[in-house]
Amino acid sequence: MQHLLKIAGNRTRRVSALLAVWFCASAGLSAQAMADERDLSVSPTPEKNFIIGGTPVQQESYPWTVALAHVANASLVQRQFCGGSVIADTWVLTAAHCLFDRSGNLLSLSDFTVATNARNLRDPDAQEHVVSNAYLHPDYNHNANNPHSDLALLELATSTGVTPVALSTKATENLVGLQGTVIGWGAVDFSDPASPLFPDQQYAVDVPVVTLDVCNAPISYAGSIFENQLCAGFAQGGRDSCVGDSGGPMVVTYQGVVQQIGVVSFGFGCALPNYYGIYTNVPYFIGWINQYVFVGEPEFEPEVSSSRGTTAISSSGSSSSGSTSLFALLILGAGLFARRRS
Ligand code: 4AZ
Repeated sequence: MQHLLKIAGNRTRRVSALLAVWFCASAGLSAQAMADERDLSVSPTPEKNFIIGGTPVQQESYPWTVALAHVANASLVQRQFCGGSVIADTWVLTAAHCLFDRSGNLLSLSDFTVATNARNLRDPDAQEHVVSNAYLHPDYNHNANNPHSDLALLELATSTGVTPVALSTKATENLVGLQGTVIGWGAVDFSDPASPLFPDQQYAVDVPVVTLDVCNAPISYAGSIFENQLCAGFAQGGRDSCVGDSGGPMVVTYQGVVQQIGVVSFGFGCALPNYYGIYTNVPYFIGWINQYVFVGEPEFEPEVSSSRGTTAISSSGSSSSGSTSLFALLILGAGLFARRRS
């Protein structure tokens, strides 16, 4: 049976319109396509930029990080396409945009797995978990120029046995100025967007959280970044998340506790001056996450609260709310015209 993910519609991805991939689009590539086309013939040398501008993760410092991997008969190195974080034994937080293929079609649950214990994607101890349910935030719009509410929850069929990462419930003003750490297997060299360089090893980079005012300056994202997002990086560029890091966590150590504050979402290119990395603001969405996995009371309730309805469609095709039925119909309609994923 065809397993469907849960989303408010199935649309063709207008890659060129996405800020996330402006840079890639100019090279005729989508971020997904590039992640799909990992170049395995080269491995990064220490002198090159990593994650961008980061360092390889040598210890098991981030055991709650996971890799999303296509289902295929190949090494995880070739199949990894996004990141995520374990927030409860069988629950993973990732980016909604990770759950679409390069043509803009929603992936099926049977199209991908979640890999734990994969600090190096070649590690034989990496464990892959089947995804039994996926829930995309109902406000996520895959066709939008700026992918707001870019988050999704994956429920796994098997226990990860991983101690989950804590999620921050802090209001945004308390996050600005903190040092974020972003972790992933994304491109370590994006100087030629047509052939990004992907590592086998997980990388991490430290980037400070900047104010929305800085991020929304005319020389930066010019007013397009909202309170439900976070910006992190340096005015001079040089350190950033990049293609393939999407869905992965940005964490801070706050009062001695590692807490996730962001989900890698998008950016204009990677590590370019004034173009900070854009992250889904995790504390902003605690209320939505709590519907599935209780992770703590938010420090503040967003003034513009999102719809609390789930866009869920279970793998058996049953829907869990009235609005879901409508979404299911939309998916069905769109599916008639959608190109099948190869
Ligand atoms: C991506 O397409 C992507 N520089 C992720 C992060 C950033 C840009 C693009 C941030 O997956």
